[in-house]
Amino acid sequence: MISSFPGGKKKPVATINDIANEFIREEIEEFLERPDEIARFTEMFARARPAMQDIAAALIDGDHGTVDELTASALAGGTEALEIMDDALIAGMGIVGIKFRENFIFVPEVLACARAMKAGMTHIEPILSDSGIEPIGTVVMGTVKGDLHDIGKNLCIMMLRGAGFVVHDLGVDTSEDEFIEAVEQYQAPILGMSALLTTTMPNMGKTIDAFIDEDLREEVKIMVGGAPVTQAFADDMGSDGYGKDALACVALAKQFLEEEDEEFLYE
Ligand code: B12
Repeated sequence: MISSFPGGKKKPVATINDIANEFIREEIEEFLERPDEIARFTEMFARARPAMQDIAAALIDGDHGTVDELTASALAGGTEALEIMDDALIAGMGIVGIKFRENFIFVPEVLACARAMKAGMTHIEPILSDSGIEPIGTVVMGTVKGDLHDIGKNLCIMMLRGAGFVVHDLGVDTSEDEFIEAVEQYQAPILGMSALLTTTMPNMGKTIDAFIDEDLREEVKIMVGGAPVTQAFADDMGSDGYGKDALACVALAKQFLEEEDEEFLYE
């Protein structure tokens, strides 16, 4: 379908029939209600290759065995790990998130989908993490206190390792003291915090305050992320940067390294 845009420009707009996978089409039609989300996911899946749509469908279905098999065969067939991560795993998890939000599915189903996501990530992790280059910097990463969500954090870690960073993963439910101890122990110039709950987001700010109290704030650049986090929130709590996804996380970490080099030069 073609729609008109101001200035006479034509931009193709995907329709549900442009999506090859029938299961995905049905999921969008049955569970998505908001027009912006219908448009976003229709567009996203219409441009994803059918094999990626099949992986996403298995993930939404919580079928980790099929995700495992299809991911392995896509990689063997030459598909890039990044394409699988974005067009299959993250896209599929997006639909799961909406179904969970709207109470169409509950924690046990989401856990099955998370397990399926991990089955796919197990194959792509060694590829994205294996940069084969000299380590360029050290990062400490963790999900904040009270929060057990780790899928997004783990994707960021994979990408950081792939870009050449040494990453110390503190896991989930990480206290302020644990962040401080790890930064000191590993002499890490960069700290990344993840939060997925509006109730745990303030723990990022509390951790930053704890670094200030210990007189360590100047020693470390702090980046934050997670679905509910915004640039405004990140600025407000006094972080050094916010990243909306794993690519942005890597870009931020690299930018911090450059800034560190510049500070060193002008000292
Ligand atoms: C999977 C999931 C779960 C799984 C988690 C499994 C796991 N191992 O992680 C389980 C079932 C355990 C779970 C539990 C709960 N969940 Co939950 N969950 C989700 C869900 C569906 C997907 C999250 C996800 O993995 N997304 C995919 C990843 C790839 O995206 P991401 O995490 O955003 O990460 C990306 C970016 O944000 C960024 N990023 C992430 N971290 C960082 C860090 C840095 C430094 C940077 C730069 C970038 C960055 O890069 C990542 C990659 O692109 C979300 C829905 C959603 N839309 O987010 C709800 C969601 C987060 N959960 C929610 C809730 C309410 C809960 C529970 C309270 C439910 C309950 N009643 O028990 C519990 C809380 C448990 C706890 N204490 O943490 C709510 C939160 C609502 C809110 N406003 O706070 C959400 C939004 C669902 C909803 N209602 O809409 N959940």
